[in-house]
Amino acid sequence: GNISKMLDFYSQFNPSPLSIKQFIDFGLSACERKSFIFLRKELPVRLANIMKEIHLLPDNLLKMPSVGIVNNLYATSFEDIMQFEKVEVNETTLDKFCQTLIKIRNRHQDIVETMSHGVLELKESHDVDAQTEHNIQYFLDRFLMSRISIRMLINQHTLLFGTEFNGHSRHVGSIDPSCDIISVVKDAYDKARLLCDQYYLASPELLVKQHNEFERCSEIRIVYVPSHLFHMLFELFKNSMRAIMEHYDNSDSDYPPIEVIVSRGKEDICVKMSDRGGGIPRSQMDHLFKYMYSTAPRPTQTDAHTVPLAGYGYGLPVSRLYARYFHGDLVLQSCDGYGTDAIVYLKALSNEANELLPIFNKTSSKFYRTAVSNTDWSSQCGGGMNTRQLRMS
Ligand code: W6P
Repeated sequence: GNISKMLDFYSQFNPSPLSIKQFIDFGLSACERKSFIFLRKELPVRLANIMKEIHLLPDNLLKMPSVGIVNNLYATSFEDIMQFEKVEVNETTLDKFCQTLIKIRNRHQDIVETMSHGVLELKESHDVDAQTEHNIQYFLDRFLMSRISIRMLINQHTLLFGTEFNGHSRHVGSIDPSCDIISVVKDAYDKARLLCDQYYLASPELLVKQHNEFERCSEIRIVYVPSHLFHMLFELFKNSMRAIMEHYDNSDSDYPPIEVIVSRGKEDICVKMSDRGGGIPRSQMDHLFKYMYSTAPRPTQTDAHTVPLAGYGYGLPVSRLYARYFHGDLVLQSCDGYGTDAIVYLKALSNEANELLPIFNKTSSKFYRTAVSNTDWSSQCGGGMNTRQLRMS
């Protein structure tokens, strides 16, 4: 019908990535009308790009009820924005547009759970081969990144021009032009500690240090979205706390502290979080970022003593997407038997912090059809080793 024509049309355009600096400049100078004109094209482009990709999912997964629900929600939101395609721009239009964006944001609130439910449905009803798992990993990274980016656009518009606007705050929409990293670290620690105390009746201490290479002793500040940083650090703290609490005997009251170092160099700001929670073997490392692995029924789930503080849900992979969204990264390194370091890398300069967006084109669609090769390296290390990882990393 008409919607599939419009989808074809808008999916031909590449999304336009914005830098944090552009978000800031736009927020400080632009009027609501300009933002409206930009979004009524950019939002359908981003929606259409990822909707086209949903259709390339393995047939088995496409048939899952949850995936059908997700697909319909996207179609509805796409149609909602199509209403503004050729309207006259006046006060009423702008107000209606804001309301529509808020409606879309609420509609898509729980879509990550719905999608992960679809993946579970697939796992329970079919044997998932390596190829399918590979495609699902590729898709979910792109789908969830697209979602992060669309929510960023919606939040900026509604926070700047809607009733949510707060003129007294230094924030520009969801961006803090002077985000104090260490206070976000402490905030995330406090919130994770609350959960840890609740489950384990104790919690490890926090030690924070900073190193500012250029302005010694001054706080390390960054132009960033504090809620994104909080999301990543909260997730990492929960994982470290769980590892520490599970690694030591309940009778030990001296848990080794979690150490965080925040550093600022020319290009990067790094937040390194180190725990002495016993570490994880290398063979488990890649699994921590796998959606299919994380949705596996956990062995500890029925064990009343290990109420999961951190459940290895989509927490880590999604946190890494938040980091990558503005061209940062999140990496884990572990010494098996000792402890784990997690490093969050952020771009120090806001003009280098560009959105990283999935683009739907021939290359991306080819990916879903290309077989994963495991014939170019020997594989003699037993069941745990997956040669595909070598090729991919
Ligand atoms: C662990 C496992 C893990 C995952 C993510 C962050 C920290 C940690 N520590 O033992």
